[in-house]
Amino acid sequence: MKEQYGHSRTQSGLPLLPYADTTPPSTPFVPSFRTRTPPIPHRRKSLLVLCAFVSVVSLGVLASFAVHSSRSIPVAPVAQAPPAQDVLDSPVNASFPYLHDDDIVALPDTAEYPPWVNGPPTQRFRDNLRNDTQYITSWLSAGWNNDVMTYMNLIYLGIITDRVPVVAMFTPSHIGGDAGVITFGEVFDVQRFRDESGTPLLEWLEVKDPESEEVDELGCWNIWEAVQYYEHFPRGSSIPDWLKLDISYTRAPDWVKQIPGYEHDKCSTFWSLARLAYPEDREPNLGNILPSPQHGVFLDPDEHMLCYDYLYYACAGHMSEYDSSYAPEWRYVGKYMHWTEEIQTIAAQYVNRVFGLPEDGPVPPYISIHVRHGDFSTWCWDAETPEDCFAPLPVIARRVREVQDEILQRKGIYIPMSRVIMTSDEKDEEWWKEVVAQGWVRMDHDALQTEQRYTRWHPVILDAAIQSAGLGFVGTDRSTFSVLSRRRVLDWNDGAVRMVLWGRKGADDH
Ligand SMILES: Nc1nc2c(ncn2[C@@H]2O[C@H](COP(=O)(O)OP(=O)(O)O)[C@@H](O)[C@H]2O)c(=O)[nH]1
Ligand SMILES: [Mg+2]
Repeated sequence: MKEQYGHSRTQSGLPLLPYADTTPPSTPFVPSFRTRTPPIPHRRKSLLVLCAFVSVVSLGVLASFAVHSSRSIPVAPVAQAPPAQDVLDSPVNASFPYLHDDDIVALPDTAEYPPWVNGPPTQRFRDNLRNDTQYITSWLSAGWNNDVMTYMNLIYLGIITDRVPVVAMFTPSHIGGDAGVITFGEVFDVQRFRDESGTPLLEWLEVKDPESEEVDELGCWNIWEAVQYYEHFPRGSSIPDWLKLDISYTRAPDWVKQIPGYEHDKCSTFWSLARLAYPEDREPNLGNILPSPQHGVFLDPDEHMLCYDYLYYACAGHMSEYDSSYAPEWRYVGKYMHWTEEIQTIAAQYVNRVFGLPEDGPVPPYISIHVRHGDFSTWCWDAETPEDCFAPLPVIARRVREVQDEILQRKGIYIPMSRVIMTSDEKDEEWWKEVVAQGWVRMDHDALQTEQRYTRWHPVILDAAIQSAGLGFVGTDRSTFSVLSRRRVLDWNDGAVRMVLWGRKGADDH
């Protein structure tokens, strides 16, 4: 945690508590050579094959439908043409004899790759970039929800610079390095995002083949050294290693920092970052370059694949603005980042299971709580005793009752205490017994064997999905985990939300 020594202030002087950046100390930027090959997301490939198969089958069904309903619907010429014998004999067309092989081959080709790349992922990423398109990318370096916000910030910066954002995978900084990575598209529904937001979005695995052994050189901006004063190197991240990128960083000018000289706020505004994407402000700031760790090359920041080391601290108005309804990175991006259908299905099954209901039946309205403890204990400098720091369960119960009342008033739905789910990083079994004594149910991933059934990533992702699908939510102030769930429940479910204040005795008194 970097910001425990004081509270931030906005430029107007208003005190502002930052979100917890519970990042493990950022590792110095030193040459790093791959010692092992990252796992390859085979699922993506299978998905493409599956999509192609589904496209073929759907086309067949459509054609068949057109033939059978030819009295009312005009039939396309291809469906009317008498099929040649060799087409009829083709195994692919056995069930759909009016299709020609060429049609079947042609369709998946156009549907399989997003329009912002030349084709399938290539060994070197530049071979897949279109000459008429500009791109933007950045890396991750914190807890998972901080990282989700970082990608939201990246995508928003893409919107305002007319560039296609390219997101990489999620890295397991808080759940153990041996958990491996999970792709963005295994968590968030990329196609739904594109369709509903109207914003282009690419995953790195759609650009560069994850199995490639080619190391690509890339010039990027080093924002980190311009916004904080303790680490004299770009923000460390394992993502360039996973992508086999050899980065040469150019130090960004001091004016990217929103409040110059102020150590407790690392924000740089989206528009100050955007200035570096255009020639007038880019060119005068070139030259302060670090050699790339592997090939030792000195590169200016790339203009085709614009790149910044770390965008968690990007903001429009002030840090912690995800709490504010104006936050553009939520309104234009985060709001459209829905869970994949698979995650949603498993989350719904989990909710029903802990309520003792049939797994695949309808999910009843419920309230979820997120209590964040763990490393937040290092933010307790205002608490006289350790017990005074975190909100006690009766204080949380008061917030739950507020949410119950609001849902009853606004929607006429009464949610009993037995339909309240607790999610938390707390390990203390005594505390959990008290949770159950409130009448609430525990989301217990050990008992549910979530890691064994799915992956190490699933407890945290499922808890976030479960929080987001409730009609009410009670979260922990300053936890990015809670902050995102609060916004999802507000915008997706028109739900009732409260955040519990903490850090000293009576912090949530109201
Ligand atoms: N499964 C699970 N993990 C949690 C929960 N709360 C915190 N964690 C873990 O702690 C990390 C906290 O980091 P982050 O996601 O950045 O949220 P923040 O630190 O609360 O702002 C998460 O990524 C999880 O690994 C919880 O309710 N459920
Ligand atoms: Mg965090």
